[in-house]
Amino acid sequence: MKSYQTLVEAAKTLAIEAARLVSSSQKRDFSMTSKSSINDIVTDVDKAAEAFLIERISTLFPDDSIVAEEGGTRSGTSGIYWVLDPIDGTTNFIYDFPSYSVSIGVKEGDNTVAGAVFNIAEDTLYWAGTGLGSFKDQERIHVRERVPIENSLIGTGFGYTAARRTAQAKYLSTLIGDVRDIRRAGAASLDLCYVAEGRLDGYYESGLWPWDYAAASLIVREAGGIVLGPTSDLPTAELTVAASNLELATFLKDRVLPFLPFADG
Ligand code: LIP
Repeated sequence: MKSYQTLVEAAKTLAIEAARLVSSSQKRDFSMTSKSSINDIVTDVDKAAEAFLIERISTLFPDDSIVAEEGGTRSGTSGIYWVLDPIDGTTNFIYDFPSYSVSIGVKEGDNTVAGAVFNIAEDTLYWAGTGLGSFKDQERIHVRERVPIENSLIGTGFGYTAARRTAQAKYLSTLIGDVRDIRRAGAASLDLCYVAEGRLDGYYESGLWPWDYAAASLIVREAGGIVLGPTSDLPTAELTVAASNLELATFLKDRVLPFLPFADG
């Protein structure tokens, strides 16, 4: 069985390499197609970065499995799964709105054991390994000191259909008066890393995919934070919650659960 350190170093190196490919493509003309809705976009850069990562991982770890956002999957025999988002925050990438990342999670069963999230606009790498702590480049990071819920800065995000965004906004209107304020940065992996480094006190979102949260959920935990899903500490598509402390994480989970699933359309 590979040591987690080996997987951590590989995830870091691959995230840096893929981020260089994405960043170098940001200024050129790139093709776009829509997926689940007219606003759910994939570019040829997403696909190129994913193909690059799949080729590199297949060479380095031929027995591992791969699950990737743009459809690239491989079945392996090692019990190790690489969970890839070649560009998290694709809409931000298209607009050059400075909040998009490459996210690489490495899982052993249900648990992420290594993770790397490259913040392309800030040219910084968030990373963590089980039992190794969380880092931003070479700096150790930790969640923000606990504050009262009413003084908590909360991140969130919205889905790709008008019906779902409308339902999510209606729920948000019931929460915003009970916390300090809301931030919507547009990339779940970075929102989670912001909790890990104390830029946010908490974050919740419904409708994410494993590649959005696989790497960054470990980065939150190794930074001393809490990650919750609807019924356990495993985030799911239904709900991902992260916070600096259990009280805030539980508050966010308990407040949003009754409103789920948010309307689709
Ligand atoms: C994005 C998520 C974000 C969510 C956006 C979008 P994508 O992922 O990371 O949290 O609010 O709507 O789904 O699709 O840009 O990779």
